[in-house]
Parts: sequence; structure tokens; C-alpha cells
Amino acid sequence: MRESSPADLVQLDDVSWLRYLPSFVSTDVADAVVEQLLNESWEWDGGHGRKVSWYGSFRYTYTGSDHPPAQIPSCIADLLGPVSAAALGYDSSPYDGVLLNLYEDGNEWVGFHQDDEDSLDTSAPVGILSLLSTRTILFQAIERAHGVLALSLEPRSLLVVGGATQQYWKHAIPREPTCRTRRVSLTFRRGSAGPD
Ligand SMILES: O=C(O)CCC(=O)C(=O)O
Repeated sequence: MRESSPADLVQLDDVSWLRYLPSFVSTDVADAVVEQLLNESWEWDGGHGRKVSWYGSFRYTYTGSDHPPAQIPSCIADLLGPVSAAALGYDSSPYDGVLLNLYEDGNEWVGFHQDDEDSLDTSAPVGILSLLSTRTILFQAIERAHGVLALSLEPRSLLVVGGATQQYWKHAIPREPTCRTRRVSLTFRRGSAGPD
């Protein structure tokens, strides 16, 4: 397993890359977002082992879950501009969907998967904003030659998952029993249908 320090650009292979932006949001913004989101409704995703919540202008369906469109709460709407600018650039259409993940502690997890459903614009990088605890994300090449990369997702960081990563790599948040506190992640996505 390769270890990666929080560097800006991680090239996974010729066409797949990650960009890690530490301290992307301030502690005040992070605290306010957590306070609001923990009061929203969450559902247990039994296919994996954590709670999720979906907000977006399009229906997001993946194995075992079907999320109808739902209005994006104000605290997330305020982040759409800055996260879209950092992850997609100023000239692109902004994100229009956010899947939230809530891990009560290190016993909760998400197994290896790709974010490549038909409802997503897979040409748009996915942006992962991490809040509260640090957890490890693993990237595993589908062609084993490239191996597994482990990256620490620190609170308030933004990880941009770009290029062909969703095509050639799976990712997971593994169990980490030494972590005894909550983590919330906001995963910003763009729908395949484009803006209304
Ligand atoms: O919690 C995370 O950082 C990633 C969750 C994830 O893999 C996903 O939402 O697709």
C-alpha cells in the first residue's frame, strides 16, 4: 500500500488524479454546517455501513438506494459556488447534487465502489468535503498493477477526485476502530442531465 502525504496533486495513473486541498473551509463554516446537517434526516445505508442523506436537483440511484430530488439546504447551497470553482473551475456548470455520509465512529464504513451511475456526469470530478474526524480513504486500481493508495482526509479538507478515477479505480472508507468520533462528508456531484 502506498501512503500519500497531504500533497496537492496525486497522479493515480496517466489519466486519473486526485487533488487534496487542506483547510478548504474555515472552522466557523465547518461548525455551522455540521450543526445544521446533524439536524436533517438521515437514512441507514445497509448495503454499506453508514448513514446517508441526499440533496440535489436530480434523482440519484445506486445499488440498494434510490434518492428522489430534494432541495439543497442553505448551508450546503452556500458551499456550491466555492466547491464548484475549486473542483470544476469557474467556466463549468456548478454541482447540483450532494450525497452526505455520516459515520458515527470508526466502525462505520463504505466498501469499494465507483461513483459512475448513469445519473451522474462522470466527466465532472467528485468533490469530497470532510468534517469532524479524520478518516482514511483507499483507492484501489481495478487493474491491480497500480495497487492501493491510502490518503488521510482531514477535517475541513476538500478532495477532488478527477480525470478517469471513477472508471479505473474503486474507493472505500474502511473501518478504523481507533476512531471513536463522528465524521461527516459532503460529496458534491453533477447530474448527467445538466442544468434545468
Ligand atoms: O465519505 C467519504 O469520504 C466518501 C464516501 C463515498 O465513497 C461516496 O460517497 O461515494
